[in-house]
Amino acid sequence: MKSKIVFYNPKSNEGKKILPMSLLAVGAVIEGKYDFSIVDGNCVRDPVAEIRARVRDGANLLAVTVMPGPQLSLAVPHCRALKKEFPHLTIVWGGYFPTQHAATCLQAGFVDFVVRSHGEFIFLALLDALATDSDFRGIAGLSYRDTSGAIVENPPAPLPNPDELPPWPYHRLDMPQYLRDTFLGSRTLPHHSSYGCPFFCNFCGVVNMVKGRWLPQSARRVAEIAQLYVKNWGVNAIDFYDSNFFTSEARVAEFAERVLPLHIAWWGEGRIDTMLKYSDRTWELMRDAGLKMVFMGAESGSEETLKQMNKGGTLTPAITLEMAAKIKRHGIIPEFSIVLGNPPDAEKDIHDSIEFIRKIKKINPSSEIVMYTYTPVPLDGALFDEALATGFRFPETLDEWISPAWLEFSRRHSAHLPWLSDRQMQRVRNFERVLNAYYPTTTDARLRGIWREALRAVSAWRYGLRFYESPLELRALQRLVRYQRPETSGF
Ligand code: B12
Repeated sequence: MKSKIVFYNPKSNEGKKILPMSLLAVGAVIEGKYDFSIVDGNCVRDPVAEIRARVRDGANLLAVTVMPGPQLSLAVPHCRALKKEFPHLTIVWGGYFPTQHAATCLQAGFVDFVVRSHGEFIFLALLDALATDSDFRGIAGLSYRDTSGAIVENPPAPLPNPDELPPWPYHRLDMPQYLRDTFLGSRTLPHHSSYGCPFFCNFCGVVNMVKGRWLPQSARRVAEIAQLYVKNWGVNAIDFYDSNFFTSEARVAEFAERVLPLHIAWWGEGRIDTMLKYSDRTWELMRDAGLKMVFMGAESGSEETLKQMNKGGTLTPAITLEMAAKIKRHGIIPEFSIVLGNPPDAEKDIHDSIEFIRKIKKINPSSEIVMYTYTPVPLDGALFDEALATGFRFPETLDEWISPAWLEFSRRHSAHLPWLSDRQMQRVRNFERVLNAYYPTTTDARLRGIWREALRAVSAWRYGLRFYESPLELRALQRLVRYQRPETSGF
């Protein structure tokens, strides 16, 4: 039977209205071929009621995008309830969580199909198979339960090339509501201009999606999308959510040249070792074309940990410090993410990384530091092996995944990792508070003159003496000034 589809983006954390790009990408390939609509849980109060109405109106396939964390915690009860109410409704999950835990999703009983990795053509093939009553064996990238109830995982599908995919069907959404006021600009929209990442860092969820492949849209196409954003919605800033926007210097330089006349601000995520090799001309071009900030994984101050993360060799603490100095010269703000408390010796790892962060800040005080704890993903490698050796295990059911402790885990703030004690976690949080007071972010326009000075003056003795414990006075002061860091969650 031909499917009529409702796409669903369950509310993501804090309900931020971020363009649901996954659904636009998948919708683009079925536009004109299948009847579909999108329900964005970030934009409607009762998404289940909305989906129910569309099913009553003839929709027979619910296609849900699921990230680990808050989105999963809604996808599970919502899909379970809808399946109970409408047993004929076919439920398909795609996205980061089902890609990594397909069998767990299918075992729950209410998910009929899992589309693994970038799913445009897999989904189209599934719809075609359902329409013609064909079997699913030949559909690479699909997981499902066969007639006997056994779980079948077809081999992985090739990664689609985003440069060859059709344009996103923006007209399916009420675009103005996705314009966000961010530190980059008052009318910010995101785009995702490449698929994958050529690296295999073994703490990263992207590796399982793409296995080291990276396929970009051309500079020309990305610039055309920027032009469309400006023309249609008055956009003045773009955040590029690519896992690795800066992989190709030639592409970035050409993009910068093309968007120079648009006077937009932009942000992206890149590798320190790659970008250190960029010429000064490219850096100047990027700055002149509006690049304001780059998110980079510095990850650790310990060379040993970097090796375990499979970052070793090309990324070292020394080159992160080099980047901190270089990017400062070009007037662009770096956001360095650091993963603290890695196994096996979390205590030493925390100590080393705190000292490393202090070095970065000394060289470039405007650096933003984004602190995470290591949150294992199911990947072969030393780091995951160390985690397993401490007794770490993933949940085996969706209900366990959405328990409060595992939700915290998915959000990378877990206090329940076997190799990390509560005291160590608290130490990281305390240090973060003192650091943010001593070096207040430069990206919050509200935080000017006297407040910056006040935060710095009150925290100076702590920072100087490395005394981070119980910084209650800083918490009170930061609350008073409503201290806000740039958007970092999700990356
Ligand atoms: C944008 C984004 C967000 C947005 C949410 C967007 C939304 N849907 O509302 C915000 C900022 C809110 C966010 C939050 C979080 N995020 Co986030 N986020 C991203 C980011 C940067 C881009 C995702 C994206 O839009 N890509 C573009 C589209 C085109 O690609 P895609 O999403 O992968 O979709 C393709 C496939 O996955 C598949 N697909 C996806 N959905 C579906 C559905 C169907 C039906 C089908 C057929 C196919 C399909 O096909 C799509 C087309 O190719 C990714 C990293 C990345 N670069 O991908 C991290 C990422 C997904 N986030 C991550 C995390 C950890 C989080 C948080 C838990 C962080 C936190 N500490 O709170 C939260 C929780 C989110 C939640 N709601 O539960 C991790 C997941 C890691 C993992 N182990 O799986 C990622 C991979 C970052 C990383 N490198 O670690 N995030």
